[in-house]
Amino acid sequence: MRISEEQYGDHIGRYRSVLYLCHRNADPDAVGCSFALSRAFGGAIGAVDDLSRTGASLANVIGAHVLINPRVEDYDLVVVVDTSVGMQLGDRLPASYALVDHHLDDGLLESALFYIQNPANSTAEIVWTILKENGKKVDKMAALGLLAGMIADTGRFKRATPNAFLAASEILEAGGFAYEEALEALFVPANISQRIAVLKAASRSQVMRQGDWLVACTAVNSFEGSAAKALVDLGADAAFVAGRHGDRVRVSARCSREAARRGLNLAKLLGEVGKAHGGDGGGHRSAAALEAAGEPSAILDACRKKAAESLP
Ligand SMILES: [Mn+2]
Repeated sequence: MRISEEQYGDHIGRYRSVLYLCHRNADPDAVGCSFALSRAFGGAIGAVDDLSRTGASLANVIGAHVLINPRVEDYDLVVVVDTSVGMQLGDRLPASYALVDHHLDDGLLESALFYIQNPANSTAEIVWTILKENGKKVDKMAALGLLAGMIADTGRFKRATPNAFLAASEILEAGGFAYEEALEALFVPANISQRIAVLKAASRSQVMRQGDWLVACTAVNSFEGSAAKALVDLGADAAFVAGRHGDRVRVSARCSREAARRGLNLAKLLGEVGKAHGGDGGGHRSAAALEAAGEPSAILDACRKKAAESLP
């Protein structure tokens, strides 16, 4: 059942113990939103498997205590935060849950007890509206968490909408801190294994040209997201990076603004390829991921073919 931001307090108030659950590799948006919601309405914070490096840095700065792989059955209600497809939760998705999210996918909506899903730049913007419409005041750390989530999900406001700027301004004023503090909370120096993975991904990448479009595909076994982003920064219009994780294959994809504007939709593309290979995928138009079974090279081929079909 879809509810409005204003109705959130009424709904959440019906449950005694609440767990805010972040997706695997929880990012600053997931961590900051869970923290702000738990401060305002009560509840614990959990994440599946691990936090991303920037997510962990933010949790440390704001003092968010994130339980890794908590027992979901110990809570009256689990609120899934910033997550659009079940695969991001491994097998931790409980039968009944609520959802607060900003992705395009509708996979988790139908089974949710109640949900708020708007196509905002970040879940943090939605959470900010929830807090305002329920008359909740934020303290400095909750505000810092939300702003950090917005900074991360908008690429430091490169992709920000007018509403994102408006929310950021209100959050800064409510939290009484300098913008720079939120930037610093996200600062993590790239470690050597990440830099090696990204350089390997670039040196092994295969580039296909179609007209003026360049699509890069490559495989590494860690930091697929960073590698895909780096390939787009280097000049690819779209990049697909596969990695093997146990018996599963993960593909991270990124594309340029121009490619997304001209019709490439990576959330849809990876959802289709993931499902065709016994898994699933989703995310955003220009940044998405899938998890599936099979050979990395075959899955990358399928991604490349579909990307070629969607580009003019
Ligand atoms: Mn997000």
